Amino acid sequence: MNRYATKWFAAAAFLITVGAVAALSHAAEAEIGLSNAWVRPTLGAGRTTAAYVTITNAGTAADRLTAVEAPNASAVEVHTAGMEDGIMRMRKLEGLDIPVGETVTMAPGGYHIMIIDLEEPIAMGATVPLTLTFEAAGSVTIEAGASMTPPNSADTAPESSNGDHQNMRHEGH
Ligand SMILES: [Cu+2]
Repeated sequence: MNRYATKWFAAAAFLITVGAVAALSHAAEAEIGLSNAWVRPTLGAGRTTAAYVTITNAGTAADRLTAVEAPNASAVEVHTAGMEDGIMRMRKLEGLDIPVGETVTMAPGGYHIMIIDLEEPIAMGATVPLTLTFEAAGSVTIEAGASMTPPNSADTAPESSNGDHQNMRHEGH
């Protein structure tokens, strides 16, 4: 092997090592994608509303949504909703698991983001930035449009079938 070839091999070996280390550091990583964010406008004098985001984990490690922030709110919580004894009830979650390769879709009557005690109302068509914090992926911000129905929903369900938040019972507040 001549000198030139030796150098070339050393460089190649170095690059392969760098590549392997990079691959290793990415071996188990959550890859969080947010889409279809929307928030219900506040109604009347109400200053508490719900927002919904679709969360996809395209990575190779599980992740967990641990906090959400929205401007002008005194608190933002992740809730689950479901029927209990014939009544739609909501419960605060400490976190929402986003398993590997899965998509968690928030929707009326299920997981949602509760935006509590807003200083300002949210009008139809307004845009609200939501910052979601994940254990592994960190903070990701998405703009949520204010609407009574999910974005890109061809089947515009009547409002009454959407599980009206303002009428839901809350535990804790
Ligand atoms: Cu709620």
